[in-house]
Amino acid sequence: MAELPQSRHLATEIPGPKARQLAARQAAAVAPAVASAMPTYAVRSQDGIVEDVDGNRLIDLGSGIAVTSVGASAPAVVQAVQDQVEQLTHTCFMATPYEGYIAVAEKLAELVPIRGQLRSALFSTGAEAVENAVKIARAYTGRQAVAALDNAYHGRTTLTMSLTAKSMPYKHSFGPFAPEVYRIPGSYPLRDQLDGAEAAERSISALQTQVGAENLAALIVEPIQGEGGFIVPAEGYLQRLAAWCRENGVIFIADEIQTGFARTGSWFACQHESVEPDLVTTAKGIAGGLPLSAVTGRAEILDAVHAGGLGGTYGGNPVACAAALATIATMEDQDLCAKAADIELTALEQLRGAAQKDPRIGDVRGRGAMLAVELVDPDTGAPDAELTGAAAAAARRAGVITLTCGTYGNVIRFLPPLTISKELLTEGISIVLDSIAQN
Ligand code: PLZ
Repeated sequence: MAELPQSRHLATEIPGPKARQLAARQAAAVAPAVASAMPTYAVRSQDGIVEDVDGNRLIDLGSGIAVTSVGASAPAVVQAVQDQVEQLTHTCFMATPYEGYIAVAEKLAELVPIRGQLRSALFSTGAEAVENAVKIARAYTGRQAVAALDNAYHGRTTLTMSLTAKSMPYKHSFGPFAPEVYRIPGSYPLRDQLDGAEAAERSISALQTQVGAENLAALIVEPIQGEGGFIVPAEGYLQRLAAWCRENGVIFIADEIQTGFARTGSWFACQHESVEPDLVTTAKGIAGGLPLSAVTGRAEILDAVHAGGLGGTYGGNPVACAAALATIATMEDQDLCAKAADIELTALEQLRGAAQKDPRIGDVRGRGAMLAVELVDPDTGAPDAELTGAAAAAARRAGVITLTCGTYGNVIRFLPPLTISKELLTEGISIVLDSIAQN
């Protein structure tokens, strides 16, 4: 396969003629509820570039929403997948087990930041991992309630949608929601002005008064909130919540689906503050683009579920497991945690420089290669979703894959593949910043 030049190139306007044809076919055949951010269609990708149907080369600042951290079609992943596809595509682990599943569980036991003997169960999507983490926590504790934070995102299935905070587009018209799900305030330093201890006090008070520790099976937390706006909680917040959970027999689930696997500059975002969860959910970056997810936790907790209680036809599919092993090996070989930390240094300097000149950039935040700017009205601090949408659209037309997020739709996020070159990273961010400046 020919190398894909690592440079942005506009062969046509975006969308070009072939993209327009595909858009017409999409409109005729695909449910409009499944909407796409980019106005063009991908054909191939390598490291920091995605090539579209019209031969445009786009700078990738999205990694397919934090999935292709090793680069889409990373060579080791491609090789492992090809070898595995020839050997064995599927048997179903519950029918006839195979080594790859076990090897992924062993690797998770090595990497997930929980002490002692660990066990894992594998699934296909992030939402499935979250659902199963809740099932495991309920079985272990014998309790039913589950709490999630304001601005949380945990998926789109009925239980995970119920844990997700934002109504539009995730929940609107899709109720009723799962019972025994409680929402409590979290930590959003820009907007609540609370330090970690104060925010934790507020969360814990809500748990105690509105749920009661003795009813609570689990508290689920994203160590950095993803879809909700790349919100980094105030220092000490997660530590205090985890400690309260431990004292009260509540399972602390860290949803590391977006933050995990080198994204934030360490294997898991919990590690930045030495937070030790009971269960960790992973997906996305774990398998370099193949669908795989996992729940990992202390053996005692996973062992509480009856034999046959967890599973699914495709969970831990052999091809996805082969991809995961190659992905993790690539992360280790190329020290992609260090690459994520380098990306943070380069990008933060650029983003902070822009924020100094433009007061509409109300916050610059994140860790590693999970960074964002929050756009506001400089006088009132009110979220500016309109500017966010216009700036993102302009950057996309200029050939940069640009993703937004946030409860108020006013956050532009940066999630480049960890293998992106410094030049492409800087160019991509400059284009986004210019798009903000010009709107
Ligand atoms: N938990 C923390 O970030 C997925 C959602 C994109 P699935 N985030 C991207 C969209 O609009 O659907 C996510 C996450 C966290 C759970 C999930 C769910 O993972 O693999 O999309 O099910």
